[in-house]
Amino acid sequence: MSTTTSKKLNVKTGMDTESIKADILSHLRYSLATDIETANKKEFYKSVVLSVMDRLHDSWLNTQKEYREKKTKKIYYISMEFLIGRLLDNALVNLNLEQEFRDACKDLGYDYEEIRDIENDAALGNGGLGRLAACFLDSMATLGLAGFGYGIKYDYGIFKQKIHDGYQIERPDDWLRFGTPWATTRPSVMYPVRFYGRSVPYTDEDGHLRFKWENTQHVYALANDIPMPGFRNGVVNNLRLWKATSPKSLDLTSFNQGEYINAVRDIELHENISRVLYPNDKIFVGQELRLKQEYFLVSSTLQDILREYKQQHDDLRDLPKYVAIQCNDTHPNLAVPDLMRILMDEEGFDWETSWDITVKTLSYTNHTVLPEALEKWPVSMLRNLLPRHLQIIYEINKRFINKVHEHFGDDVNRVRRMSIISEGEQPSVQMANLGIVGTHKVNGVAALHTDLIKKTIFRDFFEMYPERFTNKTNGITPRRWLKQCNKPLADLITSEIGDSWITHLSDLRKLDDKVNDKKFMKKYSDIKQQNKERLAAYVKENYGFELNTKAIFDIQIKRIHEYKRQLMLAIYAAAQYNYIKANPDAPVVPRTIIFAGKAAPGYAMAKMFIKLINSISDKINNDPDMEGKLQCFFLDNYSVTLAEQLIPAADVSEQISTAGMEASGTGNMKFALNGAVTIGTLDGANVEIKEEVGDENIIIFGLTVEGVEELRRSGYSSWEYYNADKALKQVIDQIRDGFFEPDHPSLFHTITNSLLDGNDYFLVLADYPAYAEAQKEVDALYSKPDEWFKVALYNTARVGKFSSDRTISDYATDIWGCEDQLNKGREYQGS
Ligand code: GPV
Repeated sequence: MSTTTSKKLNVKTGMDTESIKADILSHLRYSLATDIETANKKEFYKSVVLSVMDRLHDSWLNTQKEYREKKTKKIYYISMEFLIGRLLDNALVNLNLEQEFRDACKDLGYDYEEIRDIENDAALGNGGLGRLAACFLDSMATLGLAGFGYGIKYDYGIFKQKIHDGYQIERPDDWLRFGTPWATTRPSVMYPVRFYGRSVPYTDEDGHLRFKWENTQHVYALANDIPMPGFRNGVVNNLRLWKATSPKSLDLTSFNQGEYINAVRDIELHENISRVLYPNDKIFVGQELRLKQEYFLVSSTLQDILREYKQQHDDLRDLPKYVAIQCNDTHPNLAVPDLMRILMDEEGFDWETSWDITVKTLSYTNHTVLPEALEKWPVSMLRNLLPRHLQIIYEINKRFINKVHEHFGDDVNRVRRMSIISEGEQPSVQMANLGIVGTHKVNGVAALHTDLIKKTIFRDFFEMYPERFTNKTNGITPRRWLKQCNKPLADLITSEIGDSWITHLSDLRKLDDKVNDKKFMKKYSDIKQQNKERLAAYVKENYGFELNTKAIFDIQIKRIHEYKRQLMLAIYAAAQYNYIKANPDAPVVPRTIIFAGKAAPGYAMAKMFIKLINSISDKINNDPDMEGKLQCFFLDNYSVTLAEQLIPAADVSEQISTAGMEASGTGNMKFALNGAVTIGTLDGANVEIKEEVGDENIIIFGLTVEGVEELRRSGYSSWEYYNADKALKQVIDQIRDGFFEPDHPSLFHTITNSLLDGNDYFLVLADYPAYAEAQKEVDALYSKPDEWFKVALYNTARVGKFSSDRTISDYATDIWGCEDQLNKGREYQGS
């Protein structure tokens, strides 16, 4: 027995402060070779986490054992992104050990908050898509589903954003510099992932034509596991992140010195596969390294799934009975040809049997209708990198096109639209088409979005396979997005209605009755004020800027994208500035506008928006006439952790995308839950939020999807809107003429040109007048605090639908076929 094992067996894993303290001290000494006198904060943090891990390991092992013994159907969620953020608070909340660890830290001379803040966010995602995957893991564990995440352990997550002179600068996110105590490397779980080579035909014993993928090169995928605890139910699921390592047995004995050095350098090339997360959001950039990452994830994950399956079952034809695989967007859709390849080439099944298993096991989620986001891999690239897969894709396509002919007759245009391979100058594989043809369910992420994909981008497919399309409105985990990030509100709610809401969020409806309870409403509004002050203290400390906590906190935080229209809020800020300058004595409702968000490093327009926001902010914040009336501030390096501070402090939630362009949004749900009032368009899940909270409790403005279509059809001219609205024209002129950037007056011409000569594709000018009116409604409502907080409370009380527990239950029932597991989840019975 190794010394580590015998030491671990002696570690006490009690749930009381004293045993926790003992374990922290023990880890300092025996895991980190230091002690309480000499350890620094990072080491202390690490010991704390190791002590938390000690308290997860039994449940982690027991959960897996139970799944094995009961042959539970397993759900595999494959995603290129998991934006899980910090894990310490979440683990302690779920283990119900917050107070004990707090006390233990304190007794040992550390402040828990300070220790918590040592943790780097695991920022292995760009935005909503990656955060959704993280919320789903939390809900699967909480519901007691055998749900596993599979992703890549990037050495570098989403870049760190700095602002220099108003411009975004990207810096590497070296989150693993000191390692992470949350991840356990599993040397026993490692698979070769093959690339290149060629597909070689041969005849098997039965005289059938078969193919072998030969002469390949390979890298290894090494498993790193992060525990995913459910909420106080003893369930601990797993997030498995693959790290690329080079083939182990490089025989170097015959090499001379130069070859040896080169061979070692090659190791690095192999390991590059898991080096860095691509920082693009909703834009397809056809880089080969990205394609390698996608296949690396798919190949290692399928090998792992099948190895596990074979340990428990002997007939692969039962795979769909015991396994469901969800592809998060098209990024993992090579799972279709890879599973086919394994079943045919390695397991010896015929095409029809393999196809039946594949389609029934896989399903695919679509997250956008934006055409520039859809993945189309050049055939030439696939032929080089994955020749056998390309061959299978061609065969899938051939058979599919035959079906299209059967179904629709000879409709060449339709065939061209539906083909998995698009012909033309650079033939490419349409990964979305592959996903629809090769899986049994395709889902959109909000009701409106699902309707839209059926009517637009996937219309032909919907006509052919209507039963494959289904909606699964997104959700958020109430553990992180209320219980953890807004403890004062969570505690108030629990003291009024009990704590069942933590796992049954719709129970918050019981708060509806409290709108007339003056004492309660006072506490509710006091908490908002307290959260605003907490945020102000943070901003003061980190930026030296003093937020006006008497003002409306009006917040837009998300990736910077033209369709999300941060520009519209920036224009509104400038228009308010102009109004106050022109009417110094007019009463105004004070506002503090806060932005945060990253722009893709290659997205010039989005980066220019950041600069513009900062220029407008400088103008506003340095003008004494604005004091007490208007502020505007861009916070750098938006992250999950920053969101956890901002959202509880928001009065107004900005959800103002051009109708039809935001698939769902999930920030909108987090804000509403924390009692912010939404100002938004009828887009994505805003539509359903409106249905839940009621028309009077959300401020909706602007063009609808139909309105957008109609306006474009009838010939939109942004110049008309520019000329028709004085305040709007003034701001656009100012942006164009250098008012906000006198030293470089033409700096923002790309922006004003796109609005005017470019005819404003995102309809900012078309929606602006309605937006400005809606902002007046915000002011009017905020001026009547009693009314305001009623509306806010109705938001908190009525958004239970948007718990990711509900979303996951819907997937379990309609896609994964594991609804039987839902009620078996060891139910949390209150503290
Ligand atoms: I495609 N989404 C994202 O964050 N990144 C992407 O590359 C793509 C979609 C987002 C959508 O924009 C949001 O509307 C949605 O709420 C989120 O995915 C989760 O579904």
